[in-house]
Amino acid sequence: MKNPAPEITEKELNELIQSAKDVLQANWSGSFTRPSKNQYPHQWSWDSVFIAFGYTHYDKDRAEQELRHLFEGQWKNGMIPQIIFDQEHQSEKYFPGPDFWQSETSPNAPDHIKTSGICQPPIHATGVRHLIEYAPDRERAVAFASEIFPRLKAWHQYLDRERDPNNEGLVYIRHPWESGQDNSPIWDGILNRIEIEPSYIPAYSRKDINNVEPDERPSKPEYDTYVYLVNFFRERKYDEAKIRNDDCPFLVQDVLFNTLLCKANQDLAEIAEIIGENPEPFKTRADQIADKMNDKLWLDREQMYVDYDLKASKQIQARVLSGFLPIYASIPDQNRKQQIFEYLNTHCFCQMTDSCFPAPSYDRSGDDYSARTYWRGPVWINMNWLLYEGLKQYGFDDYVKQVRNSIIQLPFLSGFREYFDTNSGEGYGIENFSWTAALLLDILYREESTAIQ
Ligand code: 9WN
Repeated sequence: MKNPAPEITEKELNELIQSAKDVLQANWSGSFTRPSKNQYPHQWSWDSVFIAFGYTHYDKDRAEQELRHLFEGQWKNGMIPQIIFDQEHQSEKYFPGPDFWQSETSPNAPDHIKTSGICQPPIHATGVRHLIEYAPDRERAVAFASEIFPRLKAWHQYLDRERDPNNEGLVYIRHPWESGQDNSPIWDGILNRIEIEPSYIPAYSRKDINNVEPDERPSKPEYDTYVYLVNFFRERKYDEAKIRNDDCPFLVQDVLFNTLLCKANQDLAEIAEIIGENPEPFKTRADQIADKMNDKLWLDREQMYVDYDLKASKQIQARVLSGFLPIYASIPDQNRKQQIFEYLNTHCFCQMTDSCFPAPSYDRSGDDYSARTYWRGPVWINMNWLLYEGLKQYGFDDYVKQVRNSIIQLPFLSGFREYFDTNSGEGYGIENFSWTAALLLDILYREESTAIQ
């Protein structure tokens, strides 16, 4: 097995751990952790859970505060929004900010805090389950889980009710940002199909390209569509039925979102059992999602799961890493697991015998693969973490070790960057990115010894 990274000594590893903690401390706002100070100055939903995974091991107060603050932004209909704005301090640094979203036009928005009007992948119950499993004081973690349980339940009920109105077993997302993988090639076909009259795109000015090279970020046409969709929701006052029935041009049953909901239901069932609530509805829902994913989202020819475009009534054939991630929630059977691994372990996604860092977010053999453009090729540490957890369950040990090493060696070589080049290990996007630091801490704390295997 070739490994492109140098050995890391124990001393260096301890320094790396300290630097990871320093990143989280520097991004701490006083009540939550920003993904990064300049580019993402507010609280993001799935980022905060990844961040809490790290805090769990060495600062459980912070882990709880992080999640509590996130739940303060929960909507009255149960939705946990993608962004909770830190309006007082930073509103000028990020677009679209609270003035653009105008979420207060919805009767469901919270009264005391500004948020965006969409959501992100539902890994929250998994974050609370993780706290019970790994926090040093289990009794306290269980008390926290009891406190937060009604909110988790309301969140899952929102997704089941509003995003799966026909009780099919799969929830939909209505904006690329809801997937967490903003400009993934998954959305290309849909974005190209959406024809927008220029007068329908509200005037806006991007802030993201002030901090990061524009060619690493989504393109102008992509941003126009993101903004157009926000405006579409805003005009309908974030009324879900209206959005759906008024021909929302983007409605997708996404693999990663549904995988994480399946896992979160498995975890919520466990939490329910621990705190003396009824686990059955969550178990049933997890099984229903898994069955439907196997039925509707598996694409045999590509040996992976793919998204489903509800507007065009067809699968979306994009060869992205998230198509393998249902292994994280034990969704594929033995045969499919093997097929997934055989495709993953090829040159396309970084073969074990190649000199590269697994795992690129997009098939490297594709013409439009890009080593440094956001969700169109680079390695992301959160995706590696999910892959690591998934592969570990099935004993693909050598590859697991490679993925684990990427999570540690990429920040060691290039700093706590947002994403990395699979070939060179060079870091891109913003610096001092919180989940890169937090997930490295989670992996290291969970291992008995911190020495590199
Ligand atoms: C839009 C904060 C977020 C992550 C997403 C990532 C990026 C936002 C943006 O940053 O998206 O939500 O403005 O680019 O794609 O996964 O949660 O880190």
